[in-house]
Amino acid sequence: MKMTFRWYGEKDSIPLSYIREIPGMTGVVTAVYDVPPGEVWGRETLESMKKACGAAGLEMEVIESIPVHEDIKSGGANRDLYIENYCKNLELCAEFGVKCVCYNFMPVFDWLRTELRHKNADGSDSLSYSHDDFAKIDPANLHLPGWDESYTPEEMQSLIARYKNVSREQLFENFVYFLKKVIPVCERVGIVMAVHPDDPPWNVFGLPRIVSSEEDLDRLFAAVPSVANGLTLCTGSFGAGRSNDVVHMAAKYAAQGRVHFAHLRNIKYTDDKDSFCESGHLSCNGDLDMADIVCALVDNGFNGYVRPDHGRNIWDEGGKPGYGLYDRALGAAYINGLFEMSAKRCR
Ligand SMILES: [Mn+2]
Repeated sequence: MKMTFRWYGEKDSIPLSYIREIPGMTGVVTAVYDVPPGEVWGRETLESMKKACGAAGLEMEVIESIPVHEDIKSGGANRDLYIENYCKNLELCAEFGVKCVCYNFMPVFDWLRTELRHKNADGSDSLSYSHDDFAKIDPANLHLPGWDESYTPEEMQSLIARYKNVSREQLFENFVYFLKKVIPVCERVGIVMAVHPDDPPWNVFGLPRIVSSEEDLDRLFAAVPSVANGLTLCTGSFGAGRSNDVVHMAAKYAAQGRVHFAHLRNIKYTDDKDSFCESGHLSCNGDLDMADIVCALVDNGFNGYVRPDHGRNIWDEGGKPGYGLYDRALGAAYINGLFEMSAKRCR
């Protein structure tokens, strides 16, 4: 296992030197953020990022993410061009020592919450999703926490409209079309693809989602069997779907050698519908048994990258919701403990 930490590049309020000081940290998970989705990244940008990481004593082996252009997902006219660009980015990343690429295939929105600063009983705040609040959102006049900066209301509507005639089946076909072109490149340059599950794992605003369950994964891996076609086991994303057995999924896909990356975080269910709150990482804080999940990974030969996923906002840190230093560092320390104990128990 290699413990990593998400780093949003030079503009991140958390410097690399702080990340390096977290016990057990080996590297960062990052991306090029100043290029629009679908375009080819700048070699100089990657070069300077790699240099900065190296100077801080950190590896840069995981990219999260190379975004998949909406034309690829919706099967638009320019998809071949964008897939070609995607492959160029993979080759470029490989030149700089990248080994794993986390990405997703969710139309339009790659995560959704109804609140970014939900106040918890312990005084911290965290991201949350309320079934009832979500039901109140008017799809014709969309304003979503965290998304109003990324898209204008008109852009959101026109993006959603592009998927009007894209069924689940069509989206799956577009996904397989993409993977059949991308995976051979990955095999050649020594990169593995790790698809991030849908967050949360159900359809939203009529947009289909196809990486939500064990059934979805089995179908995807059967269509493109190479182990370079693998998974980011995001426990919080899968766990929000209450029919997902995350421990079983961790064991099953680790045994297949397909869990290349794990996002470890816990969630607490807050009603009997599908509402949840992002809790502290510990098993006792939420509804996922993090120790069982880590044991399932270790027992089944998991040897990939791990990062503590979203943390709570604690000690008045502020900053990007879910991506403060303090609670993610605490999460990393806890997760490191789980891995050490699991590995010893297995010997
Ligand atoms: Mn995640």
